[in-house]
Amino acid sequence: MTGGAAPQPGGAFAVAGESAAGRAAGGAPDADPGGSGGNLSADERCGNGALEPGEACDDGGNVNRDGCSSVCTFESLTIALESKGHCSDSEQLVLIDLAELLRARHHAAYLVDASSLDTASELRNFDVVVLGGVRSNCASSSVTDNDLDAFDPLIPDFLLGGGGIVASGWVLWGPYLDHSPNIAAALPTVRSDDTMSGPLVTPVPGSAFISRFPFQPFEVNKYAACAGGSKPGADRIINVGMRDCGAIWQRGKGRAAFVGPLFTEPYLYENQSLLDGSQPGSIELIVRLVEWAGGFY
Ligand SMILES: [Ca+2]
Ligand SMILES: [Ca+2]
Repeated sequence: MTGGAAPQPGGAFAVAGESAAGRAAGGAPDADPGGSGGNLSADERCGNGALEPGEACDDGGNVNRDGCSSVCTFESLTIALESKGHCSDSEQLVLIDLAELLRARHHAAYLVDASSLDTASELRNFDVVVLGGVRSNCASSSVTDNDLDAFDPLIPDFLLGGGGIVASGWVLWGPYLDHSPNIAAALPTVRSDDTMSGPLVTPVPGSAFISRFPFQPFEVNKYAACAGGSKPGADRIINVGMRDCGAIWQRGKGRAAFVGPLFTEPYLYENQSLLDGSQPGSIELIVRLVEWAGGFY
């Protein structure tokens, strides 16, 4: 556990004044605005936006918990992508893609079976759990065979203690959560038996999260599982058409997100295009959300 518990003083979105560019490029520097790095001490050089000897990164600021620390080292989260080992690779392409995206940002991302998350100590090995959810047991299509059940009772303590959870896709659809009431309660979106619509996913103006991390609209080429809308107090972040389709909120020291269209489930969908690099907006959204759930920003 690398400390996903630590919330930022002053609220979830208190960080200001840093360039996301250096971080997003994996530490590639912004131009040195003054061109005077050679005459500065190490303390002065870190945070000037220019990558210099001895710095792993420089995001142009001195704020911690945003991927590049105040001493210009990378900050890493430990992330579980809940999956099933016996699923075929093709069924897990979305998770494999997401793991690679997170590793490229210097995080430790693992595909893990739900049985590796079903004790409190196992769960605490991770800063963030991305819920595989319904039909994660690929051998079964039964609605009662839901991997989330394995660790559902542990979710309240995990979340209140500073853990993060990110859910998407069918997790909040209809009968699938009957056995996972704690996860249903922990997520910022209500469950629903409703169907879904598409295709364009757009950022919600006025969202605190979106104001910091706007994304390019992207298309869901099949389903957008929007569930039943945001709960009171949640920060509503995405729409599909005019429909509320994703939100985030803080619970205790922890953070939870639901984004219907992203489908971070080990299940075959054309929606894999959301994470295969063809649509930058969806990648930016999910990576920032996982980092936010882990206590960044
Ligand atoms: Ca520097
Ligand atoms: Ca920083």
